[in-house]
Amino acid sequence: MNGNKLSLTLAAIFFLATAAACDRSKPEIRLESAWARRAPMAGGGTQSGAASERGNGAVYATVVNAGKTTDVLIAGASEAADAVELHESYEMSGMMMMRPVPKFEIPAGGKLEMKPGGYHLMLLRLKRDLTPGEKIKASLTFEKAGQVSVDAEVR
Ligand SMILES: [Cu+2]
Repeated sequence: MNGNKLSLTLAAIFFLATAAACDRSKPEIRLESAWARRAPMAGGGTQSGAASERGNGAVYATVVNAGKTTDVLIAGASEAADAVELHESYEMSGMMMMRPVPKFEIPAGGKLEMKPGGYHLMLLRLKRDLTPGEKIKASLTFEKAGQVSVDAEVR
């Protein structure tokens, strides 16, 4: 590769990196009305605090995509739980069930509303009680927007 080609290549790489950084700084993904369901830390009625006996919780929020392309929620995390999964609720034979889903798609100019009986963020193995009035922090990872943090009020 001669010197000219090298500097052209470097210029192209620099341009792409700058474009990606600009994209990411635009707040195209917004989280609204985030809240968490009240829940005790102990799941099975025991008080030992062992990870396997801790309860689960749920966080709900509306994700607004003001951008021009679909974005995809691929992961979540919270200081209040060991792990966070993306879940959807569904009904089977009159029973409410739920299952993990790999991602939530949020269409350009659209939104995805999480709510009881539908999509939610499942908090696995709570680290403490979720008491009404307090707030917990959660962060959601999007394919394009990257990490977006939110305070969810416990209700
Ligand atoms: Cu769930």
